[in-house]
Amino acid sequence: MQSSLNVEKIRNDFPIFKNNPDLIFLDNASTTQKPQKVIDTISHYYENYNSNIHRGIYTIAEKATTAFEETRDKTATFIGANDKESIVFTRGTTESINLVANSLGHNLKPGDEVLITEMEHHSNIVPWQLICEKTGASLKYIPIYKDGKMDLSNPYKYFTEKTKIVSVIHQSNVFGTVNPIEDFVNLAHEVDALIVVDGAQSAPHHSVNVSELGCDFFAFSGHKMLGPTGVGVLYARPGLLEGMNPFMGGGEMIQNVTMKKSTWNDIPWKFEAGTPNIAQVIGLGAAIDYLNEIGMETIAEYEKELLNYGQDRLQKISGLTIYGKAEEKGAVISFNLENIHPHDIAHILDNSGIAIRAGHHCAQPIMRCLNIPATNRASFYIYNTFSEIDSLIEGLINTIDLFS
Ligand code: C6P
Repeated sequence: MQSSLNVEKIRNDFPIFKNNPDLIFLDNASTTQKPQKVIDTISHYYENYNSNIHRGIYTIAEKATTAFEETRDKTATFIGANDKESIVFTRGTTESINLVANSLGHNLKPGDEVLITEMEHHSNIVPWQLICEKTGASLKYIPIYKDGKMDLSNPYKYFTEKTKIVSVIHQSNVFGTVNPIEDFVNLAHEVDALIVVDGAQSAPHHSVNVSELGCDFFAFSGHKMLGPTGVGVLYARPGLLEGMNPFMGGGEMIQNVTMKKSTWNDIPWKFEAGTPNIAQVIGLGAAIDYLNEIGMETIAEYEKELLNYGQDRLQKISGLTIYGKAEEKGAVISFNLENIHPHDIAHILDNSGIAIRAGHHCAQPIMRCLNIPATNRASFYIYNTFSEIDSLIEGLINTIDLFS
């Protein structure tokens, strides 16, 4: 099949495929592989100008500070934020959401409600459970259907004057469903609630513009978009960070410290306590450059081709159920084979070098909705090919034969 990307050229940029010629990596919703450019950028920092940032006034420290802050600019542009002060670097989506839950959540009180959905990853459930427990606020859920969709036809059942914070997943890591974030934003703002968007699975795969979405917060992870682990992003709409308490204390997040009291640095540094993940942030900058060179529209288009091809082929396998039937869907296919446990399938596929994820995908409420313990999940990215999907199909057919 003809593709809209030069995948062969792209694959050459990823040393993991040269070092593992038989690897078919279909677990990209979990984490992604790194192009040489990202690896080299990180090595270059350690080999040439490793130093702490925002502290030293010597040459290499200034160079590191500049590279770190340049990534903040790139990140802001990448997601359509109007100013770089809206970008806080964290360790990942999980930390970004915990930051919001803790820094905003302490204003919650009994009677207030936080609204999330049954489609959330645990990283967008547990932080809200913790803060609701602490403050006496209630956690409400918008239910989902087995097809991976949500019903917003009667929204005022959930969005009420009690709702103070709404936090919703942009693209589901299980179903692939891309949720109508603009509708959520409008509904949240109608009831004067703030809205947080979990963009862990959306930002890597299609163009995101937080200013157009109108959300108050947007969280995502570097490692799911060709960047290193240990770096994430929290975007906050201008004007919000100023009124929030720091999440962690120490290091360069202060303006002045006395024995009795401290005052805070300007935003966004007020939220970046301690020595930050300098190499990872700089590496994320290289990943953003790489994605921009290809173009997010082109990436989304190619992934759609992979998704359509994969779904068409998978659904022809007798006894195979696909979970997630939304019209707007990312390149994630969760499925089960009748009478074969997902872990057995993943294990057998691994023997042929095919890496998929099997399990609850850190989304146990979804598994309960589907009344199953686990699914298999194949998730694609720019370096995957149609022939890799053919190998997956072949592997599944062999698995069925083995169990029959
Ligand atoms: N999902 C998956 O295999 P971190 O770990 O902080 O980078 O990302 C957490 C997270 C938050 N939200 C969504 C929608 C996610 O998919 C993830 C990570 C991986 O599905 C690992 S569990």
